[in-house]
Amino acid sequence: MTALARAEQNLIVRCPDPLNAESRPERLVASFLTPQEHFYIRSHGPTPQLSEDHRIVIDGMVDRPGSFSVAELQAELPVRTVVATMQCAGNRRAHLQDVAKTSGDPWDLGAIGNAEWTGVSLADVLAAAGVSKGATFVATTGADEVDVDGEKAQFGASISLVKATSPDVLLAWAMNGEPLLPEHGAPLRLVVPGYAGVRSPKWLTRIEVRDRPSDAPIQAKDYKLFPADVAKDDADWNEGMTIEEMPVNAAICQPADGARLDAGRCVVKGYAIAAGRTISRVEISTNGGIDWTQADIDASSETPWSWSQWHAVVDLAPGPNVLVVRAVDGTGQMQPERPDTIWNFAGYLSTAWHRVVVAVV
Ligand SMILES: Nc1nc2c(c(=O)[nH]1)N[C@H]1C(S)=C(S)[C@@H](COP(=O)(O)O)O[C@H]1N2
Ligand SMILES: [Mo]
Repeated sequence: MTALARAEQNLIVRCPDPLNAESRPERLVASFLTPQEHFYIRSHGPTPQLSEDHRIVIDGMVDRPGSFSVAELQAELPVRTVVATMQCAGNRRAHLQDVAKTSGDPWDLGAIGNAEWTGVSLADVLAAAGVSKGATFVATTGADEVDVDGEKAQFGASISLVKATSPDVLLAWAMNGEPLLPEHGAPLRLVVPGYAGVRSPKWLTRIEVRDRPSDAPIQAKDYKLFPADVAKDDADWNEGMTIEEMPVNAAICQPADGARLDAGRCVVKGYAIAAGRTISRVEISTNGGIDWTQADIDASSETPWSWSQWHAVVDLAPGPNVLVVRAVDGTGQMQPERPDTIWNFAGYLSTAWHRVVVAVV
């Protein structure tokens, strides 16, 4: 089965080529770990087909440059498993597009998923290669060629050496105990827990240790946050904030926006996530944000990297009901109330209180 056929069967396809597809909302709350075929796909170019003996180069500011295959990694380094949420910086972009047009695909709330990743620590691979003095960044490259504003280049991103050497940053070959599907980066991808998905290249070809961030257009000219008064054409990319850690967010996955429901008892379900921080509280309103009750947090992570799933039982009166969720993280930070206060031309970090309108009869 092709990646597109799998996506058409299991996901909501936003763009067939390059393949971009998001999870169905009800699927996101059906299990704590999102099955691989139901996990969103965000690709900037065609899906490369790499063989099992594909080799990944490690070079730059290292004492022992070289290359390795996945089999060699598996044989030589301790295997590590981390449960972590992957989330696109553009998740919930559609809710910013309700304010004003932005660039990018109109993701609803499903450009997110939670998985158990298996691989080796990037830290161990870096230690084996010997990081040279003065190195500060680790750049990684994917096998896919992508187009950023007419400029064609390999997909590439970078993270600081400090993040790269934290043990939960993985070179992963499996998701939920299964080998990675081609669309999720087989045979090997980076997984940077807590950071926007873009910092986790799929189909790894190269790891380069540097003293500055990656020059790849994806890192240098994309995935940056600008204030509302900057338009795409005026953007000075050196001025934008590089999106790394994701802010606190939450969404209602059930009931669906626009659902018709019977009056009375209704179970509201969804996710809440704060990169590297706990979720301390999730609140639900059934009257557009005037009165609030606390949701029960059902499944939380043992690691700080994965989402929490929550539910609330509410009583719905006949008429239109505006259900709202808002979450508070372990630092006491709450999501912003309104999307217009955080609008940006690329539609990133859409974290306003999530509203769902249901018709109750
Ligand atoms: N090589 C490569 N890696 C990539 C991308 C890509 O287009 N090419 N997309 C990135 C983005 S923006 C996201 S959100 C995640 C999505 O990972 P997934 O498709 O496995 O869900 O992969 C990242 N890694
Ligand atoms: Mo993304």
